[in-house]
Amino acid sequence: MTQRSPFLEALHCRNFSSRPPVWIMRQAGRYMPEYRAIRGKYSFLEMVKTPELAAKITNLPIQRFGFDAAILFSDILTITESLGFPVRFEEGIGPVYDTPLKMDTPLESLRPVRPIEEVCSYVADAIKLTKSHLNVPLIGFCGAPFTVASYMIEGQSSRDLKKTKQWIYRHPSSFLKLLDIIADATIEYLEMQIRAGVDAIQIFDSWTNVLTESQFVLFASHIHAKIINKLNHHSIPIILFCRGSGPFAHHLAKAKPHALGFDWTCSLKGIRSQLPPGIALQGNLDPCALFGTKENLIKQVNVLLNEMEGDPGYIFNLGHGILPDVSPNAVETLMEIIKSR
Ligand code: 1CP
Repeated sequence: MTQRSPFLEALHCRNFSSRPPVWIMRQAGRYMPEYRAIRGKYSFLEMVKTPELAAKITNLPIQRFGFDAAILFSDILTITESLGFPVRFEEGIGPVYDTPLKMDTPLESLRPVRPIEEVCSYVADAIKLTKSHLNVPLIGFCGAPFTVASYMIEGQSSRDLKKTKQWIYRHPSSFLKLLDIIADATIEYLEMQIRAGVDAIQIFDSWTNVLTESQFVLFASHIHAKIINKLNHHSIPIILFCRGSGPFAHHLAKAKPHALGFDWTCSLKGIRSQLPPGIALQGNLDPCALFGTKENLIKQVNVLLNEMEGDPGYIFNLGHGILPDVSPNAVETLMEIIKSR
């Protein structure tokens, strides 16, 4: 890896080069024909669990678009296998738990069956292999316990998370216990990723947009603080991304992440003025801007770049994952604009 990475510098709020670093969430995915060609031959879990494939896919968007950081090709839900609760991925549906957790499921049944290093050894192997070929920093990641729990309870993707919220309103203390079990596994999982060599970590809390402010504090930011606190001694930069969290930036800052990622429903410049110094900011182009005309895409990217110009702790990203039907040409345009600054 290059010595002075603009991505790592920005995470420490000291990127003084002329442009911000850029990577995009879900950059190694279905919008890339190169990804779809590999996907045609293997199931998603085969790809995730075969280190050679995971390393190759992680590197695809770096080779094609020249992003300033790579994110490991994996998924936030594979960790639950270590709790004896494996996920499967169904064509056309996505992640599925055949027997979702219910409010009366004894949580004692969710205990680590084997150490995470054993159950998820393919993740450590993929990290080591990826690092041996990569010339940019590698981001490891996990889902935050609230988001992971929501899939375990809903059984598959859900817009309103009704069952999860029923649980929260009926048995908040057992919901907290569930989050705690997932948080302990997450800490071990991230420790393993750090030992294997990741350069930074992103915690995805993708479904916090359904929470009220007090729920956000109790079920999201307190849990983020616990995880970040336990990993502090590694001095690995941690990025915290929570969807819909613009109004709660001050709560997020209390967890002391190195960086906060935001979706497109807030102004990063506005958020900057509310935060204590020293926290990097990541985001937040509307992923649908990549469906617009080239002229409009150029305009939208420049609006964001101008807004954050001169901020040494700014990392360009989308406000959420890139959508599968975006054209790679739009990503090329985006990269040209940023790199020409
Ligand atoms: O069919 C396929 O080819 C699989 C599609 C796919 C891919 C490419 C899934 C299933 N997961 C992934 C990879 C993935 N997932 C990565 C690594 C690649 C990269 O980012 O470049 C990462 C970081 C994730 C994280 C992830 N998985 C999140 C958090 C980020 C987010 O977008 O909010 C979530 C919520 C998941 C669950 C998941 N896994 C897969 C799908 C289709 C979903 C989302 C389902 C839903 O919308 O509820």
